Amino acid sequence: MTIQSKEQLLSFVSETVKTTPVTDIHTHLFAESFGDLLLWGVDELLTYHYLIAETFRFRPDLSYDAFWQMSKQEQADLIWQTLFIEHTPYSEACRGVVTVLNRLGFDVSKRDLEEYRTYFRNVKASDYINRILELAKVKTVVMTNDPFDAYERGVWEKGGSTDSRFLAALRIDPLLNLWDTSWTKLVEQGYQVQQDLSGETMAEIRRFLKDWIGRMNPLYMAVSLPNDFAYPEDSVRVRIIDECIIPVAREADIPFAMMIGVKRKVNPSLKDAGDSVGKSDIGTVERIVSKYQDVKFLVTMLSRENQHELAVTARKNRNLLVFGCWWFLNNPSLIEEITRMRLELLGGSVIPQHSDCRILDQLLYKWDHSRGIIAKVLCDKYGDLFDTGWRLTEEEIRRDVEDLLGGVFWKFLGKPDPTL
Ligand code: REL
Ligand code: ZN
Repeated sequence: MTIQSKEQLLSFVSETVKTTPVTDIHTHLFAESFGDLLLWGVDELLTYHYLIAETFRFRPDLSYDAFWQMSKQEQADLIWQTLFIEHTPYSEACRGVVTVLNRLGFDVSKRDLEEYRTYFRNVKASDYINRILELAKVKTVVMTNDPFDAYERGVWEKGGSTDSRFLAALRIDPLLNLWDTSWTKLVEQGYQVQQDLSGETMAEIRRFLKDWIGRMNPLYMAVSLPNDFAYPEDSVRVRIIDECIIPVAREADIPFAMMIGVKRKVNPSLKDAGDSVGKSDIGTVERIVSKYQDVKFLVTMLSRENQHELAVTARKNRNLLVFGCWWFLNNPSLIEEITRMRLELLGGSVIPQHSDCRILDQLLYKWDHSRGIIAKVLCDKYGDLFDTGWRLTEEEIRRDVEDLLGGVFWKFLGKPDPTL
């Protein structure tokens, strides 16, 4: 049905973005069969590493050791007191907790942490997974699966995920970023590799990747890379990319996802909260994606400064799909700026957002907040077209939104969306 008035158009767009189910292409969530790896509940929400970093800023006298020695509940109490009671929780990560509590139906004006805890004590994981995925309208979640993690390996040996809402991604950071310590872990798993990459090492790394692809059936292979990642380069990392990752990605017909721009452990005392950001050389992305045009690359970059040139690079290389507003970019002002720029340069051939959730409940806020911004940008874009006399049908808007919230990803993979 063709939409005739601008008012109708804007309300239809907002409603469609709000209600269209999402494929969340990068998270740190896990299916229930992964046991303790799946995090959820108010104490996990409060001890999210984003909030730990923010708490230390208001507590100059708190020693890092003292904090890490506290129990999770004590840490959560301190964070609640510091960021929510003694200050107003308007940072994006704090606001996220408030959005989640509100969406769960709590009266947030009471600020009663014990009431929230009581609720979580009485909830079963499987019910909670259903509740959150339904409330957030997230139909599929892509996990981050680490074959170097002994506990997680055990889960895969027992069959991994049987929940079709949780799909796998094979994460290979140790292979590319920490070879000097990870090669022995490959040896322990039965692969004949040498630290100096001699002999059968490259073939054995390929065998390792193929075995894990066979076990996990991942949608893609992924790595986070430092801001000074360079390509080409005379390094172990680049040799493994050229001789192992690329041929295996090609053979298995799955993309190689590169998440570029992280400076790990600039403050090791903060643990997971101690990573930072640095600008990267877009030439690195240009060179690798144009060299391997028959391989698909999913790329996100962490620095705001890299966003425009990354979108331009995607215009030149159809095997490059840009995704998400990653980590320090996942703030309303930056999501809006980046989404607007991407839609202007790439139309709908982009994945505007992923959640990066570490805690199940966060799906509620990450997607609520992002959907609001995506809707706002789309309203402007459709509104501009409307002003010229261009008219859209409801079906066209539905198609566009479904594409942005998952369809583009599945088409890039060349796989049908399993939920359709
Ligand atoms: O996948 C990654 O490498 C990052 O997203 C994480 O390391 C990071 O800690 C995450 O919590 C950011 O949102
Ligand atoms: Zn992540």
